[in-house]
Amino acid sequence: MKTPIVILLLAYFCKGQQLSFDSNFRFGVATASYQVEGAWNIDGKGESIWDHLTHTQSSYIVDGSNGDIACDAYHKTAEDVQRLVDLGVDFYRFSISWPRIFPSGHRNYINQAGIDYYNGLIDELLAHNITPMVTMYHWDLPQSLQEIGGWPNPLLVNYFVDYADVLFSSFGDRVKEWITFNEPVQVCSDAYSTGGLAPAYTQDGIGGYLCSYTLLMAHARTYELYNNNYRDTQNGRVGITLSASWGYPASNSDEDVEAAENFLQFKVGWFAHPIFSSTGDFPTVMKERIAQLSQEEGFPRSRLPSFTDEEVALLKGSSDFFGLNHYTTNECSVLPEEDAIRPSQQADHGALCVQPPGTEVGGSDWLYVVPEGIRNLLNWIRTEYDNPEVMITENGFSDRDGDLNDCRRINYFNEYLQNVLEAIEDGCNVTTYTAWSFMDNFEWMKGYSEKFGLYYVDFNDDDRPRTPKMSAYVFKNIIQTRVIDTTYTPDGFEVCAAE
Ligand code: GBH
Repeated sequence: MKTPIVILLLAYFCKGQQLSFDSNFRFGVATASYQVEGAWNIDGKGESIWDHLTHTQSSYIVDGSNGDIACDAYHKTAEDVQRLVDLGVDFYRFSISWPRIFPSGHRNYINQAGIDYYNGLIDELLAHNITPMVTMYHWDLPQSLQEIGGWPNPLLVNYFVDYADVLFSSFGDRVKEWITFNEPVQVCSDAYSTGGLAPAYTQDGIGGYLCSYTLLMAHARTYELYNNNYRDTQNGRVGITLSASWGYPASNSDEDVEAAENFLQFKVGWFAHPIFSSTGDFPTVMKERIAQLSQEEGFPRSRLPSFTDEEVALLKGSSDFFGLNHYTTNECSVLPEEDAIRPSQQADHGALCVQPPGTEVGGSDWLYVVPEGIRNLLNWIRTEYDNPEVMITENGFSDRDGDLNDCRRINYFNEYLQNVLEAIEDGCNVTTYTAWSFMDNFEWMKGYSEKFGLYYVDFNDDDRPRTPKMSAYVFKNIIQTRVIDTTYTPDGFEVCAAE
């Protein structure tokens, strides 16, 4: 009687070791317009905040570079789509440059050459059976709209909806997967509170919160527009992509546990709670803490704007999927009072989150390799928001050398994907995985110094040749076989040393 049980357990255990991706699980790769397109002033494109920042204040970019040419993807549609075919991806996630469609930032004039460019890309993808997944806003705001305040100005709700309307009507017959915004936390905090992204403003504790009101309403009004005018005929899906690191407490103390939870609520819940929770609105802890600290600081009202009941209702449920960008994990403890800058978003959440001890760091100083972090985060999303469909819209690893034998990146993908499989076993509804990035590109303030690509790009060559790294073949093998084989070595590459 004992043996069969042992065998059963063994069989179960072995199955656990060999989890595989369902045949309908989808794989893709991602880029963003400013990071790859180049052609910054070609065919009538208007100026974006990234054109403006890199041209007028290049010292913000570590290597003084810009995206004027970048990967020159604007001129390489056919060959790049062939590379996507070679990879075997199901979809390609790319973004549309708002100033390429509306050079003035407004709907008064639509740039036909911009429409033509994206039509060409979409049609080429579809001709090769690759699904286009389109991000409407991946950080390249028309400079004209920045000059009237950018995202902290609530008028941008209407301007964004004007833009989204033209995208739906121009491309929605063929594009069925839309992401309104990439990473609202970065769009708002980094751009308007801490200055880490264009336009690099530093109104900490104020600018980012004003931006979040505008961005959330622009998202919700766009979702409403699709429901009212397009969903019946176009039958697509509209969602949003949030960035989320995992954060866990440094100790079992109540303070550290609370700090880690606050970190998640202020970084993920900030945009997830209004859209994906059953109650809606910003997380209660955010509303309470910011109101309290604002009062202590002498502000006449909370620095966090509030929604009307009608706005709360419009936001609730306004996404057909939870788009998730995940890279890293932090260890959190309570922020010592004396270290808190007031006002600031960090003081508001009260958490000090740092590199988990003993972890490997990628080519970006914030990228700590903690593979189980993605599993923990996916389970947190599952319980917090009633198990929404999660599409992982970015996950990836940077280095600085661009080595074609990129074993550290391969190891990262293998281990993170294994944890995605385990999260699915846990019951998380993850349907989609996207590697960041298709190719090395302009890494914002880090210029070309940090490389995330499956393809190496030679930025010193006018022709911007692309060469597949070992990770491109490993990713292709995972897509084909649906399993993670840590011993797989593609032809022509050296075996990666064991960990
Ligand atoms: C994504 O952002 C972007 O969508 C993509 O465009 C970008 O190329 C890619 O990832 C790689 O960076 O305060 O120093 O701890 C990633 C967003 C950026 C969020 C770094 C966490 C930590 C900054 N992440 N950030 S730090």
